[in-house]
Amino acid sequence: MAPYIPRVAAIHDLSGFGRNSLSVVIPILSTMGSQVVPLPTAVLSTHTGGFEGYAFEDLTGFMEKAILHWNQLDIRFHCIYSGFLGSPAQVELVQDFITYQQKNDPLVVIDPVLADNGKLYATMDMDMVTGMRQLIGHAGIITPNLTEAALLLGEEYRPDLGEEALKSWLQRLADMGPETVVITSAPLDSRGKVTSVVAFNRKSRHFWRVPCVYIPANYPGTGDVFTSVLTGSLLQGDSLPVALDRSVQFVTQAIRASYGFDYPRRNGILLERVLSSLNGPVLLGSYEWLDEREE
Ligand code: PXL
Repeated sequence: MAPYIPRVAAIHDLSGFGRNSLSVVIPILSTMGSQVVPLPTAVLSTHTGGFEGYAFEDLTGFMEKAILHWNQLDIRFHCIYSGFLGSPAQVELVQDFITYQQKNDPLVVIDPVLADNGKLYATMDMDMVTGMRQLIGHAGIITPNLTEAALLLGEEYRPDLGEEALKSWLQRLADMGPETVVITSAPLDSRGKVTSVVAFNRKSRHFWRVPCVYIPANYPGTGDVFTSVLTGSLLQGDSLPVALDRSVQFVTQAIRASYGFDYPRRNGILLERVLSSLNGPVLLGSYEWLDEREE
């Protein structure tokens, strides 16, 4: 009998320099015991956060042929995990691929990579926002940051959003299709610069929150690291709050490992220094619940 190893179709770009997208998705999921089957959406010389003049090749035509080949081979995926897409045409391709794989009941994780800190990424526009709104309707779980959540909902980006408004945003995003919504970089009232990750599951109706330690540095690619650990953890059978806890702890640890070194932030976190900790014992203790529970 073949050993059970979850197989993940990882639909992201390959940005050569800068430690984001497939360059972090592959090592993280492999370390956590999943087989990664990459489907590059574009190849770049670097990511677009802080570099000028990068080379960019759109791979829509290649994606179409690769998906056709996988379908002919009848490859079964336990998880479909998409991130940065290069064009609205790719949204259609990913949607059709999810529909085709539906018979295998995959965990569909969509990270609607569009923007951060109130600003669209260089290659993104409102057509991509419209495409992502459509795509998340096919997801089991989505992981927008606060800026992406605002864009998906057509709301203004407000870094000081209160708890009740955040809960309403989570519910409204879940109404767009996904069973689970996770918002990263969410404000935590009354705790100064501390941010948090908040989550809602439409079936259980439970809300969760994991506070994040504030470190005064912004490294590109940390969203990709977060969602990759979350996906790996869920595929290992962890519950949602445990998977959230592990993801926040790993990103925090990676930033701490990097922050003391003096190098350009755009080079990304020092993933190589912390990757092996994904195989260490799981230490829980950060997650909180935001709803009233019965005893
Ligand atoms: O980490 C998100 C991301 C993915 N892919 C590319 C990016 C970014 C963020 O800047 O530029 C190409």
